[in-house]
Amino acid sequence: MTVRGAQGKKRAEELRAQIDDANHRYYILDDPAITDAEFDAMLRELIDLETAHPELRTPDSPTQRVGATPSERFAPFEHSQPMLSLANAFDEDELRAFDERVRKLAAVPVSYVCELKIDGLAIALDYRDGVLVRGGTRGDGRVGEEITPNLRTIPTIPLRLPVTLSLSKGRNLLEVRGEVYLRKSDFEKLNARREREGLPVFANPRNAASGGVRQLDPKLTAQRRLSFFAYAVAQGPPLKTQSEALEYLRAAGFAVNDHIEMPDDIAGVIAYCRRWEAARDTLDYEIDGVVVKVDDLALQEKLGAVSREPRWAVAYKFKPREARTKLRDITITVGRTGTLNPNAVLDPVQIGGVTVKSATLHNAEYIASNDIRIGDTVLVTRAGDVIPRVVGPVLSERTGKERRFKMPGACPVCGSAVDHPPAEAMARCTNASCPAQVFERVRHFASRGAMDIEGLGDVLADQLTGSGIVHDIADIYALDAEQLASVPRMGEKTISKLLEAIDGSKSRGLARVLTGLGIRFVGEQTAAILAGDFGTIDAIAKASEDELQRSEGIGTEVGSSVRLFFDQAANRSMIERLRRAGVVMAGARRERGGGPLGGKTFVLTGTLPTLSRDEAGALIEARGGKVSGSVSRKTDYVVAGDEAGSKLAKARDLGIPVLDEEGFRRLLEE
Ligand code: 0OX
Repeated sequence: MTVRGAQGKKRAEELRAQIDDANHRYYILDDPAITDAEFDAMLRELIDLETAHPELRTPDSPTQRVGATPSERFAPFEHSQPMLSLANAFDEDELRAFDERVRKLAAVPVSYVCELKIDGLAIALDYRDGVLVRGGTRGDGRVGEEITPNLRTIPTIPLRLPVTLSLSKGRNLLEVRGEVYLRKSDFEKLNARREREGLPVFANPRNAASGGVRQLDPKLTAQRRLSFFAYAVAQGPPLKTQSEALEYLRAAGFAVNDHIEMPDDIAGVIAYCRRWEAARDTLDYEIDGVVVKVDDLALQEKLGAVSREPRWAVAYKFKPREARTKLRDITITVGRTGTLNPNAVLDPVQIGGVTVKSATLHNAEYIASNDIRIGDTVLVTRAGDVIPRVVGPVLSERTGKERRFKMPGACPVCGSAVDHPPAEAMARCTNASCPAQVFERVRHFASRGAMDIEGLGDVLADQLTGSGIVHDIADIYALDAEQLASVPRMGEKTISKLLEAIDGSKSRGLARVLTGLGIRFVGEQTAAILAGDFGTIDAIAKASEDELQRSEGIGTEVGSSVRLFFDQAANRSMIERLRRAGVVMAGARRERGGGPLGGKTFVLTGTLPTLSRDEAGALIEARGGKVSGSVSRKTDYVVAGDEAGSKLAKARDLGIPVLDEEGFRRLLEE
């Protein structure tokens, strides 16, 4: 063999090994490490090499089968007619070329249907006499995997069709094709859960969906919360057009995507593609392009297919949101809850119009199981509003100089011991007063969605926690002008504005306080639900897990997290300090109330004989009034108890009515 021949043989072997590995990761592990484009490039190179040198072709070469063997876990699912793949158009010129080809072959006016290209996995469903009898994956287009019990768990797949629906005469068979996918919100929840359970996280919703339908236990499929969009009738009643088929599917009870349109011409098709490429992040599911289909089914038939790609359809592919770059380093940040979060420091790279310099690596297990090493060329994705993530190393680029990563044994911020229970994905700093946590907690507490303290942003939170003036969130309410004067760049005016903002934040209401506490799994929405259902922080603090779980959307995770938070003596005493500072921890503040106290503003001060401040606040808010932290001319009533201080004096100065508890109760009864 010549030197060139020997090189060719070596390259073919290399490509075969890489393609086999990529197929295995894609089809079996549901954990691809390269993009589809990279896969296609390798396969193309191998095909070209084997075409030029047929002696290099081996019977087991991946070029000898297009698509990988279905896994042996499921029975084969033979498709009645091949599940076609789609030719791609990567730019507008290619779309115009598609249109020209179609119009030339059609020789009649052509209408197109534009559908969003859902980034999920294609499946086929057979209904006999209106009942779902069989469902399977696309596989290689001819034979897929039979996964009927798994598909039955997907709520948007009807198990039975309406009796009134017309089916094909005689055989009463309907075959529907469509895409199983995972909503982005469900994907985030799934990964968060897996992270907590110490399981590997998924790189993207498609992999999670693909793994989900191919579970051996349908219960596990059900847990993934998969969804389905139907987009084709492969066998069934006589239909004339694709748009009619979509209408039929909708009438049959299938979820059909809402954003399907029929533009007038190719210019309209291009406008649709542009619009959705820009708007893809507004959707709660991933789309990777637009599918353009000839509407007329007879014309589709006439146009036919070449090499398993229909000539009547094309996929306009959005610009990839995956790119390769070098992983320079892995740094650790300590999160609000003490987790040690590994972050990738990357050579800057453009992904979908954004320069990406850093990406998440989730946790130590993710780095190890994906064999990601410092110095690797890595594949990075940026999906929608989700932060960029490192998918995995590009093994073919390894030089041997890469370094494995090791989680530090001490917190990089405070030096305290790091705890990493085997069942948990995340390592955590054991020091509850770790400055990293205090900063994050203070920053979060003061942020817009929580207590919204104007002037207390990242910089000041850093200064206050870094200098030791603020050790926890309750310390915010103990700040005085003298302390603040010691902070660089804090002038008199800034200080008084800040103190006013801090005072004003006391009356944001229970939901905001709950959000601000940064209890794991309690975001704004959950906080609002808990606040609405329980009314006071004491009621929440006293509630058992069972009682908490009676609230809508509160499951075991949230329930136990809330319980755990209030079980900590340190947290309870911090809440006491918030209460003593006058922070209202009763029902969510109403902006403009109806009710007998609608539009009235109250200030509570001192200790009332029988009512706690939260209870009094809840009584006011339940009647449409609002509670404020400071007395001004806008205050309608001051409710004063024992040891009322400056607020009472100010109320008297301004001539605002002052009520004791008895007077307050009378007012409530009026
Ligand atoms: C999708 C999608 C995929 C019909 C013939 C070839 C492709 N991912 O959303 N495929 C098709 O159509 C088939 N339509 C879609 N909307």
